[in-house]
Amino acid sequence: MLKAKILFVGPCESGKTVLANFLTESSDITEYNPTQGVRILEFENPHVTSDDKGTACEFELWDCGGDPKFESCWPALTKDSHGVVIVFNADTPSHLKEIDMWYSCFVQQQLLQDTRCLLIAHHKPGSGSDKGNLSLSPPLNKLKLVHSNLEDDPEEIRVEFIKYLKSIVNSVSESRDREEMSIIT
Ligand SMILES: Nc1nc2c(ncn2[C@@H]2O[C@H](COP(=O)(O)OP(=O)(O)O)[C@@H](O)[C@H]2O)c(=O)[nH]1
Ligand SMILES: [Mg+2]
Repeated sequence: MLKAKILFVGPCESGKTVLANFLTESSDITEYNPTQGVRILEFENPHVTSDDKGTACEFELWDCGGDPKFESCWPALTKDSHGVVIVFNADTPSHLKEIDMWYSCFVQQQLLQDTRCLLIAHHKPGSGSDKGNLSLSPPLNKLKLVHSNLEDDPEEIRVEFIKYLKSIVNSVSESRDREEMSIIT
């Protein structure tokens, strides 16, 4: 059984909690840990399995508080994380600057591969769904970027999130295989 820990980070009020709830609808257990500014959702996704025999995969989605006042807790959040999802609002100019910081602290400094990182440009209701003029500067422009708009097209982000989960599972099981090989040989 494969287990993967995925963080949802990004500016305050960007839609992390709304998206986390939406994308883990099937979750069984919900824990709340207010002291650390993080809420942990445990879930499985019927479309994402550990192997081709259909063994389930257990995910932990860590819905992290966006307030840098929790910075002292960040090492506990990033410890043993397998993936980082950065949620922001494309129509909020300050967010475009802030995501540099989230990428730097949660991906670059953790030496997490860029393929383990997903950017979600979340469109709140009434904010329009302009996907056009979003130009991110390097290195963020190399990351996978998807748009979410739960009112206009909720399935789009559901499908993209499943693709992302699958890529995490593949990447985690590959690095696990490599570790096993290095022990044997
Ligand atoms: N109806 C609706 N409200 C949203 C959506 N995304 C964000 N919001 C609202 O925007 C606010 C901030 O969202 P939240 O997920 O709590 O942001 P967080 O601070 O990043 O976790 C909340 O009041 C949400 O109700 C959405 O897709 N639909
Ligand atoms: Mg939240």
